[in-house]
Amino acid sequence: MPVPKRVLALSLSALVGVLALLFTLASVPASAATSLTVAQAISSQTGASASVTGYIVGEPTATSTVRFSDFTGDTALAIADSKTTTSTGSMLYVQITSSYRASFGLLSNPSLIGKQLTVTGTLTAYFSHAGLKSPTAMTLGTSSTTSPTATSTATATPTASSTTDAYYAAASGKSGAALKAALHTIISTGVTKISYDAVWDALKVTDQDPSNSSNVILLYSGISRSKTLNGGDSGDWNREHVWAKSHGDFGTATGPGTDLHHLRPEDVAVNALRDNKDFDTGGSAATGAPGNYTDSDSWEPRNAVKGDVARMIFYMAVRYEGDDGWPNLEVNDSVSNGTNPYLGRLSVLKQWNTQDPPDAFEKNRNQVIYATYQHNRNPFIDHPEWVSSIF
Ligand SMILES: [Ca+2]
Ligand SMILES: [Ca+2]
Repeated sequence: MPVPKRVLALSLSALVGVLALLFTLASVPASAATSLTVAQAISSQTGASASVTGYIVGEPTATSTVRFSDFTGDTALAIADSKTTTSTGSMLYVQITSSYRASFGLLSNPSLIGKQLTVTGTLTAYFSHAGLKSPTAMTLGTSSTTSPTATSTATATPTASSTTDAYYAAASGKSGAALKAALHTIISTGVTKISYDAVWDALKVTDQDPSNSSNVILLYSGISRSKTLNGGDSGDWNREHVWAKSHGDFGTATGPGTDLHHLRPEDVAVNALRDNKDFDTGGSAATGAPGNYTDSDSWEPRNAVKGDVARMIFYMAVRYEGDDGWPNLEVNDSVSNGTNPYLGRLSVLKQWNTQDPPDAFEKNRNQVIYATYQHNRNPFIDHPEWVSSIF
């Protein structure tokens, strides 16, 4: 029996459509210039590598939950074919691995909402939702476009938001001792001081693991450990004073000893091993803290937090100037400061500030301390270039 003409035409049309789709999918890995739409990416969760172009619409936090404002982290993006999409079913969830977080995370860069993004990575579920993981490239705009506005933000300098510009207005145009004096006034005004007991709960927020909200990240060891393991026993984490409290003997009374800007969670044994040593390079591998080194008079933190440590120390030196009943804390080039209100080694700390610039985790904790707890900021996280002007 002959096939009716109309049915044959429909079959051919369907076949052409399938072939076109297969061709599109098959050609993706070979041609970086070919980007899938978000809809295409959602329907081809094959584990293959592909480039996808869409608009950044929010921050996914669960399978069917996307935040459109008040972002909480830098680890995930939701993209869609339309800027105004609110249905999670029309979104692709994009994992942001650590090297892209400072430039593409929404907590650090909320103004990215509505921007066009092209991302290359593996088409596979993320948050149990259609997703793209392990990105190998992320750029704003389409990858093949020549539009001058479609440049990557990966090399853009971190934006000083209008909020922090206003915060530092009184320091504008200053350098050296005048800058230090202006910053001292700014970061010592309107400050809320918290008790040593309140530090426990604050650290559970400021140092929360971006990948596991039940844990905190320990400063030197880099370990992610349960928030509930705070205490003084072996295997617990406790409150590390990065500016060792014996250097100025300020203890744990409400003041420098409870200032969140230099307090970090750390394993009890590692904290004891660091003791009150000054910071410097060298020594032998520190037990329990891979990448850290120590000898009789100094501690060298792992590379990822060298700058964090330096900026905490510089903050303390500017925050505490001896005008509030506490010692005037200062940075010097010694590693044998004992109980003097000094901490070293200045030349090494300056180098660490340069080699390990502020990342999303460090910026986030600065913002949380400012917004939620103390209402002051660490100027050297917002402006690491001020270190060389003052010290
Ligand atoms: Ca760092
Ligand atoms: Ca000082």
